[in-house]
Amino acid sequence: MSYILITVAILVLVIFAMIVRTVNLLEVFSGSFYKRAGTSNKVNALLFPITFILGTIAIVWSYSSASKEFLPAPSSVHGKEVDFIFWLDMGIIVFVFVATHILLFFFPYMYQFKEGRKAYYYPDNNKLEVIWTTIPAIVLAVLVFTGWRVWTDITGEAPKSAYNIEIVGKQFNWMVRYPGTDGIIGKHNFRKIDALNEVGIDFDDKAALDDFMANEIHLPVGKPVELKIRARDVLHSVFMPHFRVKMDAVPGMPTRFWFIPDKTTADMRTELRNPNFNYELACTEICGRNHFGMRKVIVVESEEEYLEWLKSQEVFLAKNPDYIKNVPEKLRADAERIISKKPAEGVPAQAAL
Ligand SMILES: [Cu+2]
Repeated sequence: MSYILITVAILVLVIFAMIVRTVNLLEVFSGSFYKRAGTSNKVNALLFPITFILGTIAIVWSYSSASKEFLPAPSSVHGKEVDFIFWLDMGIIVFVFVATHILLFFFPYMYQFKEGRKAYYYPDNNKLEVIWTTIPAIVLAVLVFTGWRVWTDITGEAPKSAYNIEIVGKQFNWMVRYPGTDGIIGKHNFRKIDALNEVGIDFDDKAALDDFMANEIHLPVGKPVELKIRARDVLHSVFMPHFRVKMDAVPGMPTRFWFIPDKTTADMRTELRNPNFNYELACTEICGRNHFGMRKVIVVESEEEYLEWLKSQEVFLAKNPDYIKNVPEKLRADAERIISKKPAEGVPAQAAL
């Protein structure tokens, strides 16, 4: 019984709504319909330009207060191209954004409902359609092409003379291996990883015998450097913001990045008037609890100073003589010879190129 009553009540309501709607429509068709637009119409219309102006003030404030945190001018050759493309894209995007938003916010105000004003019937205009399709298409094509050209330059083959450096990420620090005087980073094998041999240097490879681990990253100014990047556990990301270098370190999938640093640490200290400035390698992949602690100082110096520093470093086998037993018989003599020299003596292969 109650179901029947509820159904009847709903039906009555629907019929009532239909009658009201029909009367309304009849008024519209007979021309006697009169819509009253109260102050809410004006208030809503006015809110559009107010929102636009407040929004613009907020954007300008946000940009100017954040700009002191912006990175200084790039310290690498490709970094200048990256910055140029970035600011070019940003300029075009901001111009289009501002232009469309002026229209978007001011049209509702200018063309708000007014008694007796009728909209102009203007269904389409082929010429306009062609213009606003062609111009963005051309602009986008130019941007994509210039971006692609820069990207292929950056990700292309490193020059033969590039200094190789291996960077391995782990929770939670970066490990850096230099190739020693042969200029070749030896092979690695995850089974060889232990407390001291943190990157798993494989001493079955002759090229690994003179490799050494470094606490700081040293780079020669004006010379190409190739980073060979690996991760031991989870995703990390090699981030050297001042050089505009960023490349993920992926477990099981080595990546690489080559670039030419073009300002020494000393140059930057003078430029920024900050005697404590240091370049840094950070991790930019949220990789766990102590992600923020993954930092290595980078020193950029002249090639002579760089070679001096290389010479002052002790090869891994010299530092950890116990590992000699891991060197296969046929390479023992080479290992002994390298160790007896102690520091990684001689000029790296690349410097001769
Ligand atoms: Cu990390």
